Amino acid sequence: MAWLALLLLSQLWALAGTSARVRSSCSVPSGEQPWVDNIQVLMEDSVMPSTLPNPSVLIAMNLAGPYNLEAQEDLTNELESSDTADLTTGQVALTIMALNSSCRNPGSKVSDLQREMESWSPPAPREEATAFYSPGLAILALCQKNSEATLPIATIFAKALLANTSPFHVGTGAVATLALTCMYNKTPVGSGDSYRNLFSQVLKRIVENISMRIKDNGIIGNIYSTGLAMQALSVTPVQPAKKWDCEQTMTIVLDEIKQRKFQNPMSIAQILPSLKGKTYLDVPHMTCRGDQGVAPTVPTYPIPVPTSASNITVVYTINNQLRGVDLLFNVTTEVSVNGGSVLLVVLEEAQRKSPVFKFETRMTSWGLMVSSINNIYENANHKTYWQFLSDGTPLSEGVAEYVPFNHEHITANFTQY
Ligand code: B12
Repeated sequence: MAWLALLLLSQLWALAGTSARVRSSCSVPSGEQPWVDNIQVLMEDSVMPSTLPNPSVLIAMNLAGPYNLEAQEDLTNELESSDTADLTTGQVALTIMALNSSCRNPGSKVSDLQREMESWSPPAPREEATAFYSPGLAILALCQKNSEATLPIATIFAKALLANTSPFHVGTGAVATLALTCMYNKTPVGSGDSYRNLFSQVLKRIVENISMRIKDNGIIGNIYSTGLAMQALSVTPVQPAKKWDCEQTMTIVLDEIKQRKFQNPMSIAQILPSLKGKTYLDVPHMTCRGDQGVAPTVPTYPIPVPTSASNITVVYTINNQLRGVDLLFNVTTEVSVNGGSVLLVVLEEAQRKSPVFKFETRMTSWGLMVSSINNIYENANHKTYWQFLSDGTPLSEGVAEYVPFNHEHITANFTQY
């Protein structure tokens, strides 16, 4: 009798994945499609053997339908041979989804991630919301492989999210929505009702928070969280009180693409699925045929690169007031650089003028991140990092992308997250 009940339960779990999903979406007008093709080609061209293999790029190119099949194959092979011991939890999760999207078996990477998540200690209630970003990716990846085995971890994740009191973070909320929507869809009605209630309660809270971050122009959070937020709002089984205008968000995203806001391969990887009407929940349903990828004749849209012959002056302050770090300082300099230069050039110029402005960087999926200034290093265990601000407002781009204006005051502040 017991085995019959078990059999019935597992059948229900198997069926539950196919439950209907609510989906609101909108699409890119056909006349605007070349802009989307342009950034996709830019993203695919970033795949090179010398660079860090980026699983988000592979997911995006597979969801969109790859143009550069050689890049797709190379990236898939590189990710397949990567060793989970060298990767963080979030990177393993993205690698699993990327291999799935290429119809490859992620093999032991799934059990490695499952094991790691079984010993995961959830963030304390006052810890930064971004602490849920990578665990959210992990639950999403595990849910897509075996939702039943993921249930205990997803329950801990959902309860910890409910208990968290720190300010809401759109990108993290979007990833959590994708993860919990996957769990919700795959938990059978009836036997799994208490879990479904928990997931929908948490989803309701997150989706309301995301919808409160929709600006009048349609941007959700900031322009770089909008892609993931669009995915979240288009799959969630619980709708926000305020209806989301997908078309309006699509229009502003296309405008920003035309303004060259999406040149970084990682920013493209996070916006492209939404532009193609796809989400990370589509990853397990990919069909991999060898005949995809007829490259579009990419029109050369003349996107003007803003350059200026004249120099600009940037005021640059480095500040460390964190207790426990020996050296306290607040030093300001003025540097002159070519108009149109990125912030990195300002940092280099300041370093050239004085050793106090010495800095180091490390390579990440988003490009160069500043890891130290004046010999004070970021430290993941202490949750410290160098934050960049313009006249007191945090920048929404990194130093290799942000272009300062004349007389701007940039501060690098050593702080905690
Ligand atoms: C967590 C997080 C952080 C943490 C990372 C450390 C940690 N251990 O958690 C901290 C707080 C340090 C951080 C810092 C910054 N971040 Co941040 N961050 C994120 C977030 C929410 C998740 C990243 C993550 O864990 N990914 C999952 C793992 C598996 O991928 P990963 O590639 O291994 O992750 C690494 C990189 O993402 C890197 N990283 C994180 N942020 C940034 C930003 C830049 C510019 C670079 C180059 C690298 C980088 O740190 C991660 C851990 O090592 C993303 C959101 C998103 N949509 O991606 C924003 C995000 C990537 N960050 C962003 C920004 C703007 C910054 C800052 C420039 C903010 C500032 N004003 O100073 C700084 C970097 C400054 C510097 N020193 O160079 C933007 C980038 C947009 C863009 N076009 O460049 C994002 C997309 C958020 C947003 N929507 O605005 N960030």
